Amino acid sequence: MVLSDFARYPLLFGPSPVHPLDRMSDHLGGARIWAKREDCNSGLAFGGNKTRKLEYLVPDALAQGATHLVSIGGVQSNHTRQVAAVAARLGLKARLVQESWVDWPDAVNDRVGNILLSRIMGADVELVEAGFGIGFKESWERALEQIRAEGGVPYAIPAGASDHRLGGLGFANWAYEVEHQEQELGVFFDTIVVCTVTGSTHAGMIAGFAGQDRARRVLGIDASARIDETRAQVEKIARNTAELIGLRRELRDEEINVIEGWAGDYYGIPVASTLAAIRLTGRLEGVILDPVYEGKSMAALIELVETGEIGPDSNVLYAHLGGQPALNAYSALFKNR
Ligand code: 5PA
Repeated sequence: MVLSDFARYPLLFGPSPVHPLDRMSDHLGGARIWAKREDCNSGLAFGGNKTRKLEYLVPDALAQGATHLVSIGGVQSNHTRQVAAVAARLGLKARLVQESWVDWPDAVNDRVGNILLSRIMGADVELVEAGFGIGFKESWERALEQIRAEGGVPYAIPAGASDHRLGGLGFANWAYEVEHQEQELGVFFDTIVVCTVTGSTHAGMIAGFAGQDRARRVLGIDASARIDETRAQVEKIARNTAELIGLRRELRDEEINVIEGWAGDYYGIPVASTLAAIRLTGRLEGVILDPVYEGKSMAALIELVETGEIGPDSNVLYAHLGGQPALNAYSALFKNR
């Protein structure tokens, strides 16, 4: 099978926009930097990377006669908010397990931002005391069981829609989309920078780009602060996805680049470089990044361009994956600009 053989339920506006970040490029004085904007890819509750992944899970859910989409994340999960939006759009119910993945003292953490939006969209939100982890969780299994016991048909979507057979397809398609946009724009992006946590965004890109003629670096910036788990998950999903879309060779180890250095000590807690990247991108470009994911991957991009690790002749594509609603739970960080 090839990617176009898989059913895709359209949830996006179309190809997400690609545009240059000229003031950022000039400021850093090296490579030319561009952004591809998953943060404005859809009209469904601000969109984001999960909305793109869900395009390939929805046909499977509908084929199974699902009544509920069931998923899991932290209290300020962007993923569960996107599941809530997609459920609303399909006329299904959303059951969301929201765990305490981040020990963040903001008094309104469980009232504003993503969780607020999920409630507005009618999702059944359950707050659970449990720490960060991208694997399968007991609380999630319980939610699935409960729905079955009530006669419903749950469709299980793991954290970040990643550890799912179809989880990598959305961003394999992103790689094809990039190739088309490059032809229109007359540019080749030799380096891609993307934030990675549950892995299928980065992994899907690796699988999609692997089938193209020109090689490029796809740098996954770990934001989980658990590099070994992230790397293992990206590798597994990249290989599964490559096989699923008919890549007729094994992925080479050097095609899988998950790098650490910008996550700080904890998932969900920004460090100085995260906040500096958020401020710089806001001030130079009017582009908003969040403190959990995109601020960390942009901090990496900035450092890699400044140190020449990404060379001055490069064209870099920064994958902006969304996530801004969580900023509302981090208001204390920006009290004094
Ligand atoms: C997330 C994930 P992956 O999980 O596919 O690696 O993507 C990382 C990522 N940027 C990058 C943003 C804005 C994200 O929301 N978010 C998760 C969530 O629950 O929201 C899955 C962790």
